Amino acid sequence: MSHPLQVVRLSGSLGAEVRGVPIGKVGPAEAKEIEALLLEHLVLFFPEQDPTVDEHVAFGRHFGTLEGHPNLSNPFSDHPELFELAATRGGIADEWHSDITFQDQPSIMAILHMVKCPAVGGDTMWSNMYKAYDELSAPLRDLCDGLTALHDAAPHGKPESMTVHPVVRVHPVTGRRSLFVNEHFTRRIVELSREESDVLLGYLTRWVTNPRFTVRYRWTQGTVAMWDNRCTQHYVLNDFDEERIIQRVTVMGDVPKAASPPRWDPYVRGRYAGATSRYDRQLNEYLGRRIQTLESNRKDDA
Ligand SMILES: O=C(O)CCC(=O)C(=O)O
Repeated sequence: MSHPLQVVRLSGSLGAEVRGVPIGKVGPAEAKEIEALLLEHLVLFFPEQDPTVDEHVAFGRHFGTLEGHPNLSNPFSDHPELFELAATRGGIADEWHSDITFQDQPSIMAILHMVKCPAVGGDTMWSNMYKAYDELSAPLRDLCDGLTALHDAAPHGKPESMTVHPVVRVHPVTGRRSLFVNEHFTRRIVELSREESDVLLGYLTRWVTNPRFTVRYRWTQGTVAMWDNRCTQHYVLNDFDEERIIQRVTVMGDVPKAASPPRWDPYVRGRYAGATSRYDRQLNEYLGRRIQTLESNRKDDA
């Protein structure tokens, strides 16, 4: 490769800083090498880059098809494939999440350019979902392997935009299992009662933030970061006063592959419906829609 890379790991769990590659000049061979590094380290940081919007988008295209954000408007750039978050406009993602998991095909990767960063504060943390899965006890891993969860876009004001994913997904390239529930978009474990789901989901979404699984990155203006959205979550520290602006391109996704088929049917309440049935309303609505879709597909096939 024409630009020898210098790679420095940033924590025991994930993350590496990469120098020696101007991302505006990356070709297919360098992109392959960067992709291999991403599979190994899960999140990469390229300091002192400051790409133009065109260079940023061109870099992203090496890794797949790009998409704009499905719910957030993008008034700041002509590029439909790039979106911008400015802290002064509420653009601070201060809740742990993987991106866009309310879609059937959540993104596989995101590439972020720190356009303006506060002198202090506004760090971002990432957490390693392979580790979060691997370090569960065997019985809990086994239970999670057979469950699915409902995700929705309520944080974007669209709770009706929802889908179901496996609680444990298998990475299409590495074949490794990772936990795939997050506090921002995941609402309910489909096979459990609401009370049971609250306990398990509450536990898992806290567990994935265990500091042992994480890296915390202190930004400087011009740094580019990329993360594998299939096996990480991230969180922005909302502890700063100055402006903070990021621009992101997002590589379109795949359908998360389950570790095993769901081992149980969705939870459906028995005959005594009551006031607390409202807790099942969203799940019932999702299941109703799914039955309608299956029936209409069956009719089309007939
Ligand atoms: O602002 C950041 O550091 C991360 C932004 C974020 O959470 C996202 O793009 O999904």
